[in-house]
Amino acid sequence: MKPTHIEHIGIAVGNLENAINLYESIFGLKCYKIEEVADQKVRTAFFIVGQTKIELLESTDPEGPVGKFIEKKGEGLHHIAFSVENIEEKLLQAEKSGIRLIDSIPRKGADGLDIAFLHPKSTTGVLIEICEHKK
Ligand code: CMX
Repeated sequence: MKPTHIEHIGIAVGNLENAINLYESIFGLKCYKIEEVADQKVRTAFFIVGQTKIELLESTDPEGPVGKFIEKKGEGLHHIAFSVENIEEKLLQAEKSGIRLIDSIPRKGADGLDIAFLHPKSTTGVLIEICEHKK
C-alpha cells in the first residue's frame, strides 16, 4: 500500500483556541479551517506546511477517542495520516497482510477526506490513518 504522501499529522490538544494561537504565533502558520466532526467527537483546526497538514484535535466528549487519549497520555502526537489512492482496496490489502483494522469501511472525516484507521497495536504503536480525497 504505497502512500502518495503524508496528508496530515494529528495532534491531540486540550484547548483548540490556545493551540491555534500557539501554532500561529510560534510558527507563523495560519489556521485555514476549524471543523467539528461529530462522528469522531472532535473539533479540528488545520494548517498547511508544504504538502502536509497539521490537524489539531480537541475532544468534544471525554468518552471519544481523543478524550480517552488525553486522559491517558496527555496532549501530544495522536496519529499520522497517509494519503492513498483507492482507499477501499488499500484497506483490503492491509487486512490481508495481517493488520488489524479499526475501520473496515472508510468514513467521512474532516476537510473532505474519506478516512480509515489501522490499530496502533498492529502498526508499531502508532495510530495510522489512511485517507483519500475523493474527487
Ligand atoms: N496512538 C497510539 N496508541 C494509542 C492511541 C494513539 N492515538 N490511542 C490509544 N492507544 C493505545 C492505548 O494506549 C492502548 O495501549 P495499552 O493497551 O498498551 O495501554 C491501546 O492503544 C488500545 O487501547 P484501548 O484501550 O483498547 O482502546 P481505546 O479505547 O483507547 O481506543 C483506538 C484506541 C486507537 C482503537 C481508538 O482511539 C480509535 O478507534 N481511534 C480511531 C479514531 C480516532 O482516533 N479518531 C480521532 C481523530 C479523528 C480525525 O482525525 O478526524
